[in-house]
Amino acid sequence: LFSAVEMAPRDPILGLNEAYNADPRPTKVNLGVGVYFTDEGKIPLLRAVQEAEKARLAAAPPRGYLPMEGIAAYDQAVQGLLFGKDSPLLAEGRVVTAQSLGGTGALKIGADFLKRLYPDAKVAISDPSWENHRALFESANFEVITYPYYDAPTHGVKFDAMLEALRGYAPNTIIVLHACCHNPTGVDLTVDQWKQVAAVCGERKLVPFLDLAYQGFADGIEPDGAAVRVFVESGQSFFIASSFSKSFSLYGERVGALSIVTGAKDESARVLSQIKRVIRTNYSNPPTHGGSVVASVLNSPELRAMWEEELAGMRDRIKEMRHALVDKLAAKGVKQDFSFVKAQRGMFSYSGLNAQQVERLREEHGIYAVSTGRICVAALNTRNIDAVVNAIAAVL
Ligand code: PLP
Ligand code: TYF
Repeated sequence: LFSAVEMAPRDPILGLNEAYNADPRPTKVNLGVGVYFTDEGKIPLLRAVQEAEKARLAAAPPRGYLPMEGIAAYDQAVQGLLFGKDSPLLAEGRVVTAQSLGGTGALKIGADFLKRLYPDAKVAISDPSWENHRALFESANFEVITYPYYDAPTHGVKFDAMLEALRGYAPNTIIVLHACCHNPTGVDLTVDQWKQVAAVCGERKLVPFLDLAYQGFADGIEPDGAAVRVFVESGQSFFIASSFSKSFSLYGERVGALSIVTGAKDESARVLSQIKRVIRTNYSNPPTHGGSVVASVLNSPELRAMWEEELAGMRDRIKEMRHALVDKLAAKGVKQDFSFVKAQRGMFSYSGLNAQQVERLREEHGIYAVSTGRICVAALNTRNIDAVVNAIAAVL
């Protein structure tokens, strides 16, 4: 039956995890996958989550099927985080939100819906982007192209080239945009640049698809939603895939959402009916646990404050590690300037290390990074940072 089945290519990032797990060296460090670890090197279970889980366990709710679009209180809480709970868009019924299996699931539901709506459209992702963006939209049968984004020499954005590319696209081209904490580079657009991007999307009738997987990891919940508000102000329809995997440290519970801003309430009803069709034919309806925990936290003033404090703790620790990395490399006498790492945002840094240097880090020092030079700063801690600094200095 399966003699013709070929081996599928490995995910370059998740594949690294397997190699790391198989490495017997006790001093190994995994800077590959994008996961936040505490200073003790553990994935945290947030206190706010534990409180909500305790209450849920005590209440022992039945586990019936959820509606296809998920828990209503969850969807509303997501809308509040993205748009602000007093947003006129919500009062006007212009936002459709469906609970999804993480941010990945939101992208996939959106992709399947868009394929039916605009079967001939292309999808443009940033160069570079999260590897799964290409794979996911290609598996929804789209042709995926790239727009210029990262400028290695300046560690910045090739903004003029990016805008020019967007201006050249056919109407209905789907533009996937990292709303904050760009993965893999850590380099984001400024609010002024977002305004220019939104204007071009509006003029050229492009379909903006914002991927917001790291809200709260750059400057905070509100500032990290700036791109969303710029698109709202531009008056156009757009998509948002959002995720609580990172911000709630709930990677394995698969909690995310697809939100779509429509032109009017009656459009919302029709769009929602199509989104429900996509969900029904994929997995019927989402699971209960993660969504209800997140909804309880976001809808309780106490737990919400606790969560925001814990999120700030994660964000601040990452920034401390950025500073420590740069300062320790300089103290070690490394001549190359790494100060740009301090300005990068979110979990990742495009370190500028090349594939050979990354390979030497792994083989000689047991330090795992992505071959593009992306390192997960959120995996550095006060115990492993000296080993990492020494190893980087050695391979440079
Ligand atoms: N989008 C980007 C840019 C990501 O880095 C990730 C990370 O995993 C996701 C989406 C998917 O998140 P989730 O784990 O919630 O599916
Ligand atoms: O980029 C990362 O490391 C995270 C985790 O197929 C991830 O976004 C990586 C690859 C993948 C799914 C999640």
